[in-house]
Amino acid sequence: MNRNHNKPTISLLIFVMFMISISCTTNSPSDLSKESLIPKPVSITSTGGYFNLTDGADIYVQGESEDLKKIGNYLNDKLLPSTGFDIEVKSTDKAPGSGNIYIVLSAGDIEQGDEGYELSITKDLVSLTAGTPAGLFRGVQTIRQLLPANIESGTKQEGEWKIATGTIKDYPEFGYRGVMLDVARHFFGVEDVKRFIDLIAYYKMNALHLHLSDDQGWRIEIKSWPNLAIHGGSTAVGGGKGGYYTQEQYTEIVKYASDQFITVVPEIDMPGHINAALSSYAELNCNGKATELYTGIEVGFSTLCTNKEITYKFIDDVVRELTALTPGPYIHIGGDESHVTKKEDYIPFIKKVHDIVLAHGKQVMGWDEISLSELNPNAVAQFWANAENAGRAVSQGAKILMSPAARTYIDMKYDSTTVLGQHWAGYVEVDSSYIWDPATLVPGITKKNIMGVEAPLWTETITNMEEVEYMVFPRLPGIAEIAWSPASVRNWDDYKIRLGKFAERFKVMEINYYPSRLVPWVE
Ligand code: IFG
Repeated sequence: MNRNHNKPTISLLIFVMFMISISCTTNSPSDLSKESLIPKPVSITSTGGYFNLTDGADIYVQGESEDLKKIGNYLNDKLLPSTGFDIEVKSTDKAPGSGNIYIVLSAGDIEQGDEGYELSITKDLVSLTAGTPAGLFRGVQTIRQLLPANIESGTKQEGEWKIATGTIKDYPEFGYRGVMLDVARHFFGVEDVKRFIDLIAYYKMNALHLHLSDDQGWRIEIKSWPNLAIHGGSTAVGGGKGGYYTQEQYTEIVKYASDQFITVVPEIDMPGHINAALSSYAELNCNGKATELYTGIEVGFSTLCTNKEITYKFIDDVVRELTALTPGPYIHIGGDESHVTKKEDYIPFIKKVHDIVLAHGKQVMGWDEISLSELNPNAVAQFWANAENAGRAVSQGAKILMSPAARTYIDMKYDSTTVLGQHWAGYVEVDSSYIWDPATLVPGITKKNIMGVEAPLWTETITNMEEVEYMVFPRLPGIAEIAWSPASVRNWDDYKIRLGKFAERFKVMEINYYPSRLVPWVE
């Protein structure tokens, strides 16, 4: 039989029709490993299909645990505004039927640690499993990022809500993944701090360091020293309106953070960076005279009177009240830039403050200069500029929190054209804040010495949330990835593509981000 080899065979036609049919289901996600997630998970296996979230879906949590219901309700609160679906959070003792989300508390592999999770997605079911509620909460952020960007909208959006199928196994590289907000130079109210918490939780951050006092402002009510907040909190850099958190408001912030498995680390900077306190109480000054309020941006000109007994009563009262309001393990005592405190006074001062904090049952965190003094092994030295200080802390068995200014100080200008920010540590473009490895950056500091990574936002030049967001985004997601993802899966060429696809999420979340020309943004 003379077969005409030019005629397409029937099977080829069927194949072509099949390929057209699947491509006609528009942009159904079908390769989980190609999804843009930040931080990048430890491992992703794609199975090539998709789960379709519909109005008939419910969120099932295994058992009656209130913790799990809270996480189910948190997820539901994120899905409801944009989908308009009437999703219920229900308890169950077995896997639900198809079309649902299933949240299970169940110990996983030891490597998962306290925040690891496993996300298994089939066309019928989204199952999130973790050994702790915190791990489940981190996994919920991944679910959010796997849904279309419009899921983050506050208003009902048309469209399908599909999630690519496969399995994600994930857990953090470092246990402390933080951001610092300086509320002393400029004050940011409770609602601003809550938004800040929402934004950092999306990148699996788990610590919020609040820089509560400095030369320009004292921002936390201390009932035994009321003038600290009333007078010391009355202004800010530039002389504008200051502000402070009442203890109730600080407690509200702590709870809001805790509900997102974020620990608040309060900082009272001393013996330097203390003019707000010195202007509030004459007796804290060596000459017995209160200083004027300060609204400039100089540093290193103030000090507590280290040889007065009342100084340590003051510190003990402050630490006592702050400890009672702070469930987290750390009190940050600052210790930086004490340029007018004699070294022979600074060293015993830090030891005394260190012992006061321990006496109140908390652990000490401080800028790397505190390693000049004697530290206990649970103390944490926050490396910001001086490798010698960090090395000294390591030699005392203390842990290092990595905040290298030239990489993580997100008050640094992006480049010479950036209006906001400073540049004493150099310009920090998006690539500079991503292309580094905490475990190898500083000779003498290795992974085993490092408890985590933190990005400080100093606010000498930052006055409102728009400006906060411009400096924080898009550098924070990259720093979050450095803190969460293993160095082996991190590289700039891959990351910048994933980051570029977050433009639509930034837009939907109304984040005023800096559109760095180094990133291929996809709106
Ligand atoms: N260094 C000071 C901060 C702030 C910062 C601005 C530390 C530990 C410069 N101390 O960084 O108070 O002024 O970039």
